[in-house]
Amino acid sequence: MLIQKRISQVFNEATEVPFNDDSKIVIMSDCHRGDGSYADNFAHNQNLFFAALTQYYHHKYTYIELGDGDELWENDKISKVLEVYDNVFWLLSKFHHDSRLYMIYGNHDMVKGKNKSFARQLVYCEDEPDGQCCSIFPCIEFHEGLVLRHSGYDLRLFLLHGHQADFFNDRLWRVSCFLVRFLWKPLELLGINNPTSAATNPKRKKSVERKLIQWVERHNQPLIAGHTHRVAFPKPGEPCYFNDGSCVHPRFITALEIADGNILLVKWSYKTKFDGTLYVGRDELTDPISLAGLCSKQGKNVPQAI
Ligand SMILES: [Mn+2]
Repeated sequence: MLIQKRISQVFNEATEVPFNDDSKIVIMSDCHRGDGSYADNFAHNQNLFFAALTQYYHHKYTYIELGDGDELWENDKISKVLEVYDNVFWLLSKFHHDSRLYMIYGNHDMVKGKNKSFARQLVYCEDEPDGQCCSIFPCIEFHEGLVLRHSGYDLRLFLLHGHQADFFNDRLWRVSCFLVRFLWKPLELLGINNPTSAATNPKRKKSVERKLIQWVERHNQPLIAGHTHRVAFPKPGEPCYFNDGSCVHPRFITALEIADGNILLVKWSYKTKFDGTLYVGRDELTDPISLAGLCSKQGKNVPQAI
């Protein structure tokens, strides 16, 4: 019950972002950008992510990062991550300067929300003795949740990372952070997975999904989450629970796209041309669902008051 209230609290406090059928939005999460070491699970997908995000930038999408973008449990300083992935941050800053970037924090980058001066650490400094430093994301806000409100019909899409349905990773996040930084990271370097993580423990994954779906059913409110690293896209008649997957799968990254009044799940992976050359390509994993249809699926078109 506590967990259901916790999710409702995020929903009630979430900033609303208006959108319509002309909006183009891409949602990705769980990049876990690290320090480039063997424990950095993003390293092997960095080119896929950069190529996909570049495509979305050129096609005028708004990018919403749905939490755990940076691995700040294993790494105590964002500066290490910035140094390794300066190309990604350069591209993210372009989205931000075009007002096409929204950042939601998860459990592994909770510090973005808890530490009010965190954004001040996101700086680019010239590599000269008296070089100037400038902010990568001036005036950025890190959100715990967002509500995309359709301006044409009565539809709200609730976005949150999803660790709120995971007591150990939410309320006890400082303990989890300590264990990951000083116990699991060294073990991960030896190939041992963290059993308390929802991303690697199937039982925890199921338990988180069950609680999120329960909330969706109770409140008749579509919800988009990450955290479990397992994609979810509702079939007709199923509760409106979506999950964008992750960017740390061994062979691909996944994303939820909203465009032309539809939502769909896609993946980006390396593909081979007939002549053997490699390229980064996009596959649609689901048929698009019309958002207007999603709205009517809610019954009375008006989500229950929370
Ligand atoms: Mn997470």
